[in-house]
Amino acid sequence: MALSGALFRGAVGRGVGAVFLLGNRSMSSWWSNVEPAAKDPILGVTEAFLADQSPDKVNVGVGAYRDDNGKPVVLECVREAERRIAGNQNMEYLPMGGSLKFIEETLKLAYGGNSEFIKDRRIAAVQALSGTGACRLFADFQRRFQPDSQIYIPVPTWSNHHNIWRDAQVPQRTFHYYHPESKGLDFASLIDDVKNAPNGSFFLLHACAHNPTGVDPSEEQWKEISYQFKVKNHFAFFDMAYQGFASGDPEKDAKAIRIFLDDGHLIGCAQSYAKNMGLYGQRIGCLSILCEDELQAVAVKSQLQQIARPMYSNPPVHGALVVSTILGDPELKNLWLQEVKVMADRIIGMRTALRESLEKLGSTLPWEHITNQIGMFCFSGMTPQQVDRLTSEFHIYMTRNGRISMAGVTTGNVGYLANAIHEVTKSG
Ligand code: PLA
Repeated sequence: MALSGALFRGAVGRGVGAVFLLGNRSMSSWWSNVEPAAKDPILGVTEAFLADQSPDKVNVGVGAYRDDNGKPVVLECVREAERRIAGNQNMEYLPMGGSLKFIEETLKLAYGGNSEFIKDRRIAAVQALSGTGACRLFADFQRRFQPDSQIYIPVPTWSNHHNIWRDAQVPQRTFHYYHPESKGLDFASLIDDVKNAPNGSFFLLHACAHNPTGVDPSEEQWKEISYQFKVKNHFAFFDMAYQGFASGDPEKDAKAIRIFLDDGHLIGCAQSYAKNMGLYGQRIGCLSILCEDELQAVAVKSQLQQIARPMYSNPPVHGALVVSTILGDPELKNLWLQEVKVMADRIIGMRTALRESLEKLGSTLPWEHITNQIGMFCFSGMTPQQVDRLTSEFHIYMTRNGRISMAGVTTGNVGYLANAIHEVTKSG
């Protein structure tokens, strides 16, 4: 916009909010065209919960683990790692791609402790700003180096997946995943969609503990999916935000990835320590891409770093230190594995408690899916209107798609929650 010096100075002199005439064009403040953004469907729920003054309020919105008193948890292995780190680390910048020690330990969790791909240095991997940052970095990389590609996303999925690939300007397609009537996997339609997608398509897969449905393919089904991907030469990008939360064992939860690796796929993978180490706010995760050989991996990593550099330059140091201290020490790693199991088991216990409470209250609706589904979430089947009633009448906060974060359910609130769910669902 061309402004004369005098006019420009005049505008600045009147400050923000000034209205002045420029020829026949009127201009108000810089951001008068900015409308408030839509509330985030997940984090917006937390905002509403925090603003509610009711002593009865319950937050089963965001997937954040709570202990049985409803309090946030810092794992004992994390506390111990912090004690060891305290006072003896400098705070220099990490390399653009993050901590090498952290990456080494993190890759073992996804690809296996004895992975030949790690030994052969075929994995391009960078420390990322948790799972979200890993997905976003991949989406930007996909856009830059496969500019004509699209991403196939399951229906439903974590709402932010749509934002991530949208902002990276990668066109989105969807594939069938969940079957609302059976509240299970729509495997036949999923396979049809895989077959019907153009050869060489990109697919986003949840490695385990699918969010929001709590429904994962069985091992046999994963094998079939992997086989069909091979036939079609599709690319599998795994988002693994809940490793350990499906079965209680991170090794078992890497099963889908291992099946794809055994079948010779060159996968991509986003890992997050938000949930399984409770490092939510540390923003610590990893993006990895399995390449044909070491040379390709070096090139891919350098390009990932080049995407990161103008965005945030290099990732934060503390979470990487905590994770590598834990995973690099057999004793601490064992403690972590035990603590993951405790978290997963408490959630499983709450599934049983919620289902039994609903049945005891005399609900005639089927609730088996509460205990059949796995991971952090229960995809309850409640309608947006029923969820709205839970919030307005009972101060219970959850996403409008009917997802209950089982990680927020406790012995103390499960009865209240069940009663409220019964009240809003009994009239159909
Ligand atoms: N991928 C999936 C499938 C997720 O559910 C989440 C988090 C992430 C990635 C990203 O987590 P991170 O960036 O913190 O590692 N989903 C939460 C929180 C737990 C959120 O929406 O940000 C959820 O409530 O769905």
